Amino acid sequence: MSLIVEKLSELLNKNKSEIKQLCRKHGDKTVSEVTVNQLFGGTRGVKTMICDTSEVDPNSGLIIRGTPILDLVDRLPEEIFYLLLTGQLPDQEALSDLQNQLRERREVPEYVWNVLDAMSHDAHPMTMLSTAILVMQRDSEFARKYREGIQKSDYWKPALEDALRMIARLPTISAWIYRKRFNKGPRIQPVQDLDWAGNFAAMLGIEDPSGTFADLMRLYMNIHCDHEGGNVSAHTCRLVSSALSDPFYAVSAGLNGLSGPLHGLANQECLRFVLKLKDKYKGVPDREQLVEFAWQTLNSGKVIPGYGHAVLRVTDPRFIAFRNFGLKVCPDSDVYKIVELLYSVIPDVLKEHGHAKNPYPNVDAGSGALLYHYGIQEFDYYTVLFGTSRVLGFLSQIILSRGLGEPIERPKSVPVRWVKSFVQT
Ligand code: CMX
Repeated sequence: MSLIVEKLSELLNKNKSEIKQLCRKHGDKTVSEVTVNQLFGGTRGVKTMICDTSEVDPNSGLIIRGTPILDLVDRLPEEIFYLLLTGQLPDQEALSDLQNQLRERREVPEYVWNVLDAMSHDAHPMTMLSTAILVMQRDSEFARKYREGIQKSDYWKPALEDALRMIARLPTISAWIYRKRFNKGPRIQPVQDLDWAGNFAAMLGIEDPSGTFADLMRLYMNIHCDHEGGNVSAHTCRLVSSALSDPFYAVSAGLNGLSGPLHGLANQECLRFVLKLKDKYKGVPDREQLVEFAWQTLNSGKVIPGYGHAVLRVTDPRFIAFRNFGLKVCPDSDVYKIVELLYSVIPDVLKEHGHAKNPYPNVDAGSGALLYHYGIQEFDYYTVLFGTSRVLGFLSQIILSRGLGEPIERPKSVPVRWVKSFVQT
């Protein structure tokens, strides 16, 4: 038995008995009420689900199992996955064990390459990623064990097996999507002893004389890994999984949610915005030009990409992590200078505009400029990078949900007619 299975068995037993006790003692207590505004407003802020992997505090941002993300930026994504799942960082033995488990499973089945090869040459890279995950469903251990009649209390074990397979294969698949879709040359094989994100960086085949690109990938994979359970992609993934659709179905669905321009696709929109500025002003604009451009954008009914957030009410610490990295590796690049200038100008413009509840940058405001600096200039690929990381969170949440025996989700919807008559009573 791998160390992670041992650790999880112990943890889940403890959590299950705590939850049983909580429900027995306090099952009837109300934790959230829903206003009419919330009913029509995406149920924003309504507490309707349990998610132990991470929390987003409006005033301090992402906290993974009690540790703020800025304290975890130097860790490996494998360590973060272990932390998401178990609540503890692995010691050296547990980390090596997990890395070995991943190495053993990283061979990508030939049919995945065949399916990707058969896709249209202009398919969106996110469609390719979601499809690659979906076709691997045929080998799902969860689906197989379920058919065989596995006990409910053991569902999480084959879910973990599927998760390890998916995580192990992801860097090879995602890197190939980049190389194939953008004609970057043949597939690069994984290196035996490299860490997960280091290998991903190597397989992307980016020229990197500075030797820092792998560090960007480690950082990128760390800070996008999870963001609570209620965001579109995580929630989609959990919802699909709650029907006991196996992790391949659920993760593929979650990635489809991540593909929306208000969610994961925003990072490509951000860089587009920055480059538009660079083109229009033939370099780095001055503050007045930037303010004017921002107002033109807002007045034409568009959003300023990379700014605002459904939950956060401060500058996203993940933006700060990227900013610190950018200030080290490319402070003199025009693109990066525009990102910096936007940071100093946009919050005031958005405050004056008065619509956005959070006028500060989110994670997407700076990540594209860094990728651009290293030569990844194909915007459509950016969400694949986000997705490759976010799968760590999706899968952790699925394993814990199945481990805690969570039921199928089924919130109640009501027609507008019902609301009209309700407010009159
Ligand atoms: N520029 C202009 N207007 C904005 C804005 C922005 N960056 N952010 C919010 N607003 C507007 C909203 O469109 C909304 O307008 P209406 O009242 O006219 O409909 C109003 O401000 C209130 O919105 P909100 O409650 O502050 O924000 P939401 O929770 O509805 O939406 C988000 C959050 C992220 C979708 C929104 O801020 C946005 O569209 N930002 C730009 C896109 C972006 O950066 N997305 C990345 C999100 C990161 C992630 O997914 O993790």
